[in-house]
Amino acid sequence: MELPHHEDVSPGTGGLAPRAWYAGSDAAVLSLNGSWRFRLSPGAHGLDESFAAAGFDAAAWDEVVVPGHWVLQGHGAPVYTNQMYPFPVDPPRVPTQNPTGDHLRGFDLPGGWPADEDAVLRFDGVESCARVWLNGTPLGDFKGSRLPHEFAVGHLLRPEGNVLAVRVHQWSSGSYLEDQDQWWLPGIFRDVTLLHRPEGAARDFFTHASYDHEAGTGTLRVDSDVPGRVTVPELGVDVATGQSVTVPVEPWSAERPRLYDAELATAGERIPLRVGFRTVALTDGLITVNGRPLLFRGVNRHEFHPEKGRALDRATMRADVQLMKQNNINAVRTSHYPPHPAFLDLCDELGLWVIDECDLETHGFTMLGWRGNPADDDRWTPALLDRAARTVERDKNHPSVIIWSLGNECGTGRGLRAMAAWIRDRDPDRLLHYEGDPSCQDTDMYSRMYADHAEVERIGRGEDEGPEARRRLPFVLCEYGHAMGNGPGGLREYQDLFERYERLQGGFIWEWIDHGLLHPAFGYAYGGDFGEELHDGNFVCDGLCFPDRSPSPGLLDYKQVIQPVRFTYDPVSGTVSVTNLYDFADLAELAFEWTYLADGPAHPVSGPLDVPPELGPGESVELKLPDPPQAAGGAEIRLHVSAMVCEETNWTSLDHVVARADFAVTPRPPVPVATGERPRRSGYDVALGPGRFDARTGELRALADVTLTAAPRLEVWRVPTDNDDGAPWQPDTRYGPLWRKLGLDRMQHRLDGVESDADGLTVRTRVAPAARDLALRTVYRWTSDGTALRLAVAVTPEGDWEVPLPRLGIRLGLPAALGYAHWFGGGPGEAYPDTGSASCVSRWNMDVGRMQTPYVRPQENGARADVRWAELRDGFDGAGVRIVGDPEFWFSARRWSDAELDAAAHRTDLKPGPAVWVHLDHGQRGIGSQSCGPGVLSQHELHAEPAEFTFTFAMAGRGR
Ligand code: IPT
Repeated sequence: MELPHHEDVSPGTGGLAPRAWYAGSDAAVLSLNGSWRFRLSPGAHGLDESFAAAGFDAAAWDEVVVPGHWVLQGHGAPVYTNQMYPFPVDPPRVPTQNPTGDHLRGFDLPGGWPADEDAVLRFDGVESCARVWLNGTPLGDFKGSRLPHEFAVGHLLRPEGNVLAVRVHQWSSGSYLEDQDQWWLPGIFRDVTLLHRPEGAARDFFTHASYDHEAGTGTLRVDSDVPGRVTVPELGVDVATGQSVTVPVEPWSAERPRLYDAELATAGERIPLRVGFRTVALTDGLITVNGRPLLFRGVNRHEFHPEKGRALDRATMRADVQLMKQNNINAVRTSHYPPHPAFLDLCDELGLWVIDECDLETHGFTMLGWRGNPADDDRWTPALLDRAARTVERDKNHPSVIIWSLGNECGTGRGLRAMAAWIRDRDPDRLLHYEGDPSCQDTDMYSRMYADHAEVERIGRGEDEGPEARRRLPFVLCEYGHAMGNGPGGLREYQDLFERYERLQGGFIWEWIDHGLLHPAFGYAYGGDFGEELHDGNFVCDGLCFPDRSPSPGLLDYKQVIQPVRFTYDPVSGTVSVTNLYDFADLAELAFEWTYLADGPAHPVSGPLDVPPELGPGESVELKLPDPPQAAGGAEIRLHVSAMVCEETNWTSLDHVVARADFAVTPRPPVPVATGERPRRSGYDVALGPGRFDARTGELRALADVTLTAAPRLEVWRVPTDNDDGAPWQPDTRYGPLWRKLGLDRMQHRLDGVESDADGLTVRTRVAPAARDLALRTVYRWTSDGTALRLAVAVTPEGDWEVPLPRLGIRLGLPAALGYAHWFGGGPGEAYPDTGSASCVSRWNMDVGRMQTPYVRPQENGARADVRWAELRDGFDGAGVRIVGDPEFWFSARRWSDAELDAAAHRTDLKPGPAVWVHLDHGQRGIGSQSCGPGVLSQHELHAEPAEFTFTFAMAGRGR
């Protein structure tokens, strides 16, 4: 049976060979972006092609914006699956129900366009298969959604009244090669451009610009199929194409992205070039650039915009690169397809190392034991080679691209090997990456995803098993730190390993941004919200940024963990040591500052820290600080040190903080113990200092004039995070489901006695879930000095606690009016035992509403670490309640209960209620990364063990 073009495995027909992508030459261009006529058909069968003929009247059709996805413009709906193909796996066939979008656009040539000469029509990205006609003449068809495709059209152009017709099928044989974990979003989602190709213009060119770090020279050679001259005015270079020239230069690196403006001039065209000199190599088992090993502090970046899907505008691309730079990220893996080419221009300009990945993933075949995998089937090899060529040819002139990646999650096979061989031959000057083949026979690095810390350490030590050839390779984690929901945890510990073992050259967090689609009812939608038959829920929201690109706590944590300057402080000698962790740069672009703070930022004492600007990579300096101020009245003194950019850059403004640290100079002063007051009973009430208790239950009812909406009581439950829940394929030790099964969310509090004595009130309880013989014996001991009320909690586990606890602490309810928080402790954002590097001890205040971290799927969030005291007040300076912890505690507050938080599927489900719910936790379990990676490290577990902790309650804001 002969298959229609969209089901045929061929990559396409009628198009031009791939070539370099560039913008800004003096040849004429015409953008065909904008409003196009559009008609959607439910299937591909039986459609005639009359719409492409001259004179077709599309006046009754709808319109869509190109670039764009029709499913985000009111036609059909997006579908989200991770690995699963959302159609039966029967390659290369696709379903009869195959949404097909016909697009039409008329255009006139601008004045002066030489209509009789050559021109090409370029599509930068169409998902997933297109057939194209110009003025009624079929040009051909193509697949390869995130790759450019060009047709020669000069002979068909007219000065006026041109009609371009494009038929796009959502599903094609190409869909089998595009099973990336993301929304399926059909449409013409990148630019459509008409490019004049003047007589005597180069069809393609290849810039080779290497750097000899010993000689300090760069060698430039531009190969071009049409001869011409290459000039670099700043270097005095003027050579013929194909000829090498060696001159002293400054090298390009992601840290110092030095570009030289150049020009390639042929008889027909002048093409501006930006040349960056750098040499990528595998040297003694390490990935080096310009002779130095790299440490990737990377992210995986999908192209995503919450309203436009993968149709990204230039401003959004620039925002991504700037935001990455501002957060100390130095590398991007373009998961899992080449990005819009303009993104790579920005990486060249602002400085990021790029692993450029081919548009290839056949992950869904894993569910069939890889049976029928196109990556191992010769019939598909031409399609794979076409994708490799379109990637490499398009992007070969970018200094930022240092590694080619064959694709993602394609198993192993002959097609992949053929791709690798082709790429090596075409571009021997870059390295090759592919994660899916454990033999590493075709790659220059041993790459893995989600390996746990212990294994990464073994690999770092060279103690890994596996083929000998692989053991000689450098190691990268092409994905780690799965940033789904709250988390990822354990980044600091990974970074410590990367910095300790030379072979470990860093990694790439999964992933940059949550793919939540803006939705009128849900806020941000995820899988299932469009009624998909099969979907993978909120697994598509696993980024360091929220869908609107605001940073999640995970990004702030990562920024801190990977900061390029390390500070340590020795309070005995009063010295700070500063280490340069850049791979290339000195510290000349940074200004340093120290600040002493007494009980917060009220009266800071600060000054410059004289770090030598020439301090090179890996070098350290010790600097003596001025003596700290005297701690008046037992104040706690902290030292903050920071490194800021001292000149405005193309990625940030002045004073942007690149690196910082927070140290204790003096210990926290002891907390006074409030005792001495005698409980007074009257009827069913017991009064103790400001506290009013129910004599029968021992429950605290009021603090002075503040009536509690819920009495303080032990709480061990937290609403499971995505990482608590873990992924289905993870081992059984996924505690979210286990906690629920055990009933930690429905603990019963049995009262065993309320005892009043001369200096306090003791309430004995046993806290346990139904159907189990596990419990936490909990004794609440209340005392007062007349003004403050002190609660000492003693917890003793009973039974065989096989699971760690989510949290251990007290929760209480306050009136809704007390919705403004002040605290002295970690902030401003949330922190958990293995996520909170960005948390800085100081005085913070904010509305309780702002203390919530708006995870797209609501879950436990918002804890503040190391809190000495917290206040909840009626407005910024209103009256309220003050809580002092001994020892420091985890503080969270919200306007909904944990049960409401648990029930919510989207942000929009959370509605402020009549109380402020407060958690004062003695312990929190770490977060880990089990939504796709390893769980919580043992040192961040919270085991059920005997524990004692105290909170002292007092009234805040009454003239004090
Ligand atoms: C890995 C994929 O490479 C990536 O695309 C994404 O799906 C990520 O996981 C999870 O969000 S594959 C996984 C099965 C390890």
